Amino acid sequence: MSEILDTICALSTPHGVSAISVIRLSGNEAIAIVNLSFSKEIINEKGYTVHYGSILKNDKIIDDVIVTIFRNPHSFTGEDSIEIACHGSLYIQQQIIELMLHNGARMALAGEFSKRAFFNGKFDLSQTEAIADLIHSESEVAHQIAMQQMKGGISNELSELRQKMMNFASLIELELDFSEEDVEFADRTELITLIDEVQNVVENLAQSFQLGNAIKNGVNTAIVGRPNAGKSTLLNTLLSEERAIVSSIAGTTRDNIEEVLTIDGIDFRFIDTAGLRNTTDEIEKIGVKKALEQVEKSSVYIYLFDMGELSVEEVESDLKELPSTIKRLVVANKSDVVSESIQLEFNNSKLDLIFISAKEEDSILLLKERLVELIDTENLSQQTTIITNLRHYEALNKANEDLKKVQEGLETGVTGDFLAMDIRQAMHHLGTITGEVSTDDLLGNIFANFCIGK
Ligand SMILES: Nc1nc2c(ncn2[C@@H]2O[C@H](COP(=O)(O)OP(=O)(O)OP(=O)(O)O)[C@@H](O)[C@H]2O)c(=O)[nH]1
Ligand SMILES: [Mg+2]
Repeated sequence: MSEILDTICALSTPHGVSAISVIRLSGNEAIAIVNLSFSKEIINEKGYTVHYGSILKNDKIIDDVIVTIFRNPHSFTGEDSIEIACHGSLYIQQQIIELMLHNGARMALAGEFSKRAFFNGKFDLSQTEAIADLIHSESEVAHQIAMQQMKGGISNELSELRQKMMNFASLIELELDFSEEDVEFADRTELITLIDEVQNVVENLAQSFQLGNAIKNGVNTAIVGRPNAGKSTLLNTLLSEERAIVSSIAGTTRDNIEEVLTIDGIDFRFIDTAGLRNTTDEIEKIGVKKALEQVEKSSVYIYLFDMGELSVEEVESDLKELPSTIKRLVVANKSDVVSESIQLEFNNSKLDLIFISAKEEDSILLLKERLVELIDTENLSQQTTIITNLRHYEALNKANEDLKKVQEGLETGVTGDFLAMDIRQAMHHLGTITGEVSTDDLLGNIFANFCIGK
């Protein structure tokens, strides 16, 4: 508890020289501690007020600053807080922090401001984690997801269901007290409906992780195909730079080449690979193996082929060799030189193709559009909650297993005590997401990954 009563202090802007830096203090004594070194009396000032003055050390001015006062509970942490905006010299930052420590503050630990916000009920755990994601978001979509999460996306989806489950578990437990009389307070049909409903939400959230994770960490997109298909040319065209070596010699690319390109706010990490073929060249062989491994690791892939070289059957047979569970685009290349009759043949086949010329940059925009469609961003525009956090994903999967046990229990008619136990177990796992259930270890792990000053 004393940990919470301390007043903490940290630099909240990046270390280094800048025009302005912000030093933040939070805790009961935050305002009094700054007051000790401030040129004006601010001890009784109201929250949301801003004061211009000097920070003094032994009557010497360290800096002219602006301080902003926040009064409990109307602050980020829910405590009395104060922010000192000073000039961003390393010397000034250091001097002011030292003064504050001398006046009675303590250096904040990593994530400690956020931890206090959580303990004071300003945010639940998933929201606190979303703040970290928000700070690290680098694309429009990642930002949108983090923002939605911070506003309580996942908590809203789960809290009502959790409450209903709690009611059921309590009713079932009440039945146990009357076990002699063989009564049922908890309507089993209603319970089945509820569990189905919860499971639906949980599964949808868990499924969104694939997309969420791809958006947060970039979408691995392998470009594969036979030698000379034009894979390296396509990479260069997408990037608008001569990144990979292009030549008419089959087997030019030996090692994977990665580059990131942001399309419609999504980071695609394109990986140009060695052409797929049976070869006796040892180095090329390694390249082919690496290419296939890369496809397995990708979230989506582009299979590219030269229409002038392959028949419809050959393309179909190549596609059979490649994983069908991973989303892919099948792209017919060299439309600039291949005869219309050949193109027509491909067009009339059952293959779902995009026709491009990597070299002449034809239909590259269409290719990009189709890539974005693969990521199923419709989910995003509908404002559904997208899971981006591995911890949440794992908790959802565990909850789902418990829910399956409840369903099985209801089918086989197990006794109430088992039902109630499984329901409570599912609630426990859902509760770890929002932090309604938490352990010191869990919290320690989460906040330790935040930076100091956050
Ligand atoms: N006409 C035409 N030529 C192309 C096109 N795309 C690629 N090429 C040519 O095809 C040859 C092979 O291109 P690359 O990009 O090196 O092919 P790759 O698939 O990377 O080949 P490997 O690395 O050997 O597997 C080069 O001579 C390119 O100029 C295209 O759209 N049209
Ligand atoms: Mg190549």
